[in-house]
Amino acid sequence: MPDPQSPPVPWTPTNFLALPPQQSALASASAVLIPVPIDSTTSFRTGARHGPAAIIAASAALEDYDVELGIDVADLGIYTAPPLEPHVGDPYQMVERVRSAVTHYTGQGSGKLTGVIGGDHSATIGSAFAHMDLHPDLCVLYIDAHADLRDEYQGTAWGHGSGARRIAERCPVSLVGIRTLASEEREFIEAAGIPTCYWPPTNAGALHNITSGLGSEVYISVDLDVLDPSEMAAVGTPEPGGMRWLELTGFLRSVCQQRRVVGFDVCELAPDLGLPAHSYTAAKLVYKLIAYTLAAR
Ligand SMILES: [Mn+2]
Repeated sequence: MPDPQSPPVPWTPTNFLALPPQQSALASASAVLIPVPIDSTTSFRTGARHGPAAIIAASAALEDYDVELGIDVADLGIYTAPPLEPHVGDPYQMVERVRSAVTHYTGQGSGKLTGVIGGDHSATIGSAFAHMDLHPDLCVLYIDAHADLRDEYQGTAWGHGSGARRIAERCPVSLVGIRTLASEEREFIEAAGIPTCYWPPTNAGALHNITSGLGSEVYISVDLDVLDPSEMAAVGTPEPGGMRWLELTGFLRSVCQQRRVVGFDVCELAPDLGLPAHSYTAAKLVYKLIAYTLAAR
């Protein structure tokens, strides 16, 4: 018999937000997070495979109460899945593996918000495909310094340089934050008519135009390099002149209020390339996406 006088053992949970069982059980959770620790298709500086663990570790320091929305995010219930095992033999096999993992949590029509924590930005492909299977009218909001529209890059069509291209072949894609492009990508944007908000925006209504052009069901993918390197340096390909934190979160909040967001990912944190503050920023972005999406439902 446990001694009723003895205090409970203070275990620290190792899930997102360090939640106790009643707030992190799959059955009652309204959000599911899937860590995808891959970076085998990263081209410049590697380390995004360590992103999911760093985000989960940093999330333990976040307050459960969100001042902006006035809600307790922990009360929403967040289940953290075990990390997905990488398939390093073939990038397409990894796409299929992510698709299966996401479908595992969305497939029964559970209505749980499912988010992927990357990992390099190729993690988005399988995640977006899984949501397309469930939502035929899905559109993808792709937020990134880079367009990721190459038909093939470094010998694969399924790597981080081709994610938006593979998705655009199957459903509408809108790009936000773009500030570096290959000429092949510029031509594709114009030929395919991809709605694009470059950064800085070319006119005051550019972000609003992106939101109003989205369909009713939206998948949001955030490559953390969309943020300015002064606020997010822990990425493989930092690009100067990016979005500020408040610009990004203000935009995400407005999209979540105006459309039904069914899934998301936050990719490309390479914690060893930046400061601990950058892992905390990445964790807070995951937290904000959950809060904005579920507060609007
Ligand atoms: Mn990028």
